[in-house]
Amino acid sequence: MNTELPDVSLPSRLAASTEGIGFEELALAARNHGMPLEALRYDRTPIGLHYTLIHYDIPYLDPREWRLSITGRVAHPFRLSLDDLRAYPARTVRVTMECAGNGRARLRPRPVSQPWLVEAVGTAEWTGVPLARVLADAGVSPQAREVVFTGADRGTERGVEQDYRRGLSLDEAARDEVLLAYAMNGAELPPQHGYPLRLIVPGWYGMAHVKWLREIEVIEDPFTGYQNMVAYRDRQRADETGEPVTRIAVRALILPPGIPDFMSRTRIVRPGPVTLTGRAWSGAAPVVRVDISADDGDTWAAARLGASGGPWAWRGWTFDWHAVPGRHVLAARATDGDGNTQPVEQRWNRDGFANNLVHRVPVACLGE
Ligand SMILES: Nc1nc2c(c(=O)[nH]1)N[C@H]1C(S)=C(S)[C@@H](COP(=O)(O)O)O[C@H]1N2
Ligand SMILES: [Mo]
Repeated sequence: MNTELPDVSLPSRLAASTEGIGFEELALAARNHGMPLEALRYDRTPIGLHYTLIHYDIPYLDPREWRLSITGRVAHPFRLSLDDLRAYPARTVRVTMECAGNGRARLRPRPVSQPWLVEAVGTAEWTGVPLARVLADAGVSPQAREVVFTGADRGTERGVEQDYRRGLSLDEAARDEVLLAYAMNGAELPPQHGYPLRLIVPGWYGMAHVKWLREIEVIEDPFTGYQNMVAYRDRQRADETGEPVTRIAVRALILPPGIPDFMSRTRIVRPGPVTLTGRAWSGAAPVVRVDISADDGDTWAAARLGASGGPWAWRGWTFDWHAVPGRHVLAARATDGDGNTQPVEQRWNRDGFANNLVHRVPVACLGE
């Protein structure tokens, strides 16, 4: 067995053109599950159906011993217990979260990492304390620019041993809806979603929502840690610095209609009216339009939008389709209030981040 740790100077790997998904990717996929697409039915994804992504191991934290430290460029550094946090006025925000690597497995060449197709998404109601409130109590120094969030999980990535740690600008961190969350859908956080406390940054891809929080440090200079400077960057070549991955790109998913074939998961429907439904979201601005195609993108027509789930949550849509015998490819494309829409061909980047390719669902319509 090769016990050498990979060298950070080596870039993450791209699969060879003929290389299928391997055991390393399978091991990640088996640990980090997606949301079954039939769970697009729920406004709020039930715990257990929400996707999970865990770089290292799920840490075991004893709530009696666990404390959150607020340190760095603050007038009053302090530590909070779970009861201290619960004593603050609570706020609940419904948030659609998506992994920045969603869609990676279909890129060519394929970046070798967690091989998501489209299912790395979920929507939950997170309850906790607005981070701004805790920072105000700490008294942030006027020179401060960023906030660094450290989780209790530790591992190595490309040779670098590290705690999972992400920096966020103070401007983003101070937004009203950024939470230190201790509850998910009204229940205490389950271990896989960050028990006892996690950060929630509505509108941002998953990597910003640091789980198992143990320390918040206020700093002056830009944070240069691994998860901001090496990982989560949109780059074409391994030797480029690239641009940081931030907010969730607009996307719609189709709730696969009919019934599935076990192996291919091709959808099987009967001829006649079929009501198509799904969800759409964007981290930049609310979704204002969803277009549906039943002929693989040749023609599009507008879907009806459902009620808004709030500024940070996905929105339902419905579309009446009349299925005729034959093979069809359904497609959905969302547009947000900033005019962002989804590509029909995905731009490639080296680590497979921020994909939002139009969702396509093959359907076989069988005679009665
Ligand atoms: N401490 C810590 N926080 C973390 C991670 C992690 O590995 N460790 N993974 C991040 C990533 S990449 C994603 S996509 C989200 C996933 O959150 P979920 O598992 O609750 O859906 O958590 C983020 N927060
Ligand atoms: Mo992620």
